[in-house]
Amino acid sequence: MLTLYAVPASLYCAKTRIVLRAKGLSWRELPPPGGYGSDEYRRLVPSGNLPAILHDGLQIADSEAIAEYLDERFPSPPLMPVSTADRARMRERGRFHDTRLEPELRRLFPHIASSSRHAESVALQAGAIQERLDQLGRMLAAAPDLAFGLGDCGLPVTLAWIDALGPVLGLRPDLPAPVRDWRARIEAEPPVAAELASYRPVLAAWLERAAST
Ligand SMILES: N[C@@H](CCC(=O)N[C@@H](CS)C(=O)NCC(=O)O)C(=O)O
Repeated sequence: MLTLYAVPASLYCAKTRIVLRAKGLSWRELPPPGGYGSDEYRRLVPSGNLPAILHDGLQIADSEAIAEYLDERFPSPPLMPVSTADRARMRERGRFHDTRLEPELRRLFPHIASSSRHAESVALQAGAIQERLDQLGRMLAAAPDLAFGLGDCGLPVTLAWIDALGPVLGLRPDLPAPVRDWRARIEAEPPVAAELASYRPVLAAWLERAAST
């Protein structure tokens, strides 16, 4: 049985659950031993990052490394396209999420608590997120026909965060048409739909608690 070390509201843990669901795998989910950020967990996973998996004695952290491992270890159904060019585009999409869009969202986290919110910084960050969404739109428009794959697993979770943060921080992002079209298609994929259905309420409850501090 595969073990996933995760916490329920973590964005990258939700991304990993989408991959696990897409592969039709069963897993047991455990909180990090010793707690989030603990020395005990760092002894197991040197970076201390979530998610991490334990499978067949192999311990791996980082959602993208996990996703690629699962795709190679469990080849059916494949989550990478066949052609070299499409595989590169799929990786580009996933890396764009992990290194460009999501880090801009994360810069809003210190402002979720009403006690530490800074309206001017939130407005600046909203602009940075919009710029990334516009870039994503151009990237998706260049490869509109890629079937659902590894590069699509993080983006729906970050978009769910952007939706949920909207009312809390007054964000009004304008999703470019290619992002809206891609989103409608990808959110209808059963692994994405199933994860979002269970993740959105968890995220909403977490945000409500965090915003009230
Ligand atoms: N690039 C990493 C990012 C994972 C990440 O940032 N995880 C957060 C939880 S959502 C975390 O572990 N933060 C605590 C830390 O980095 O020590 C991945 O894709 O797994």
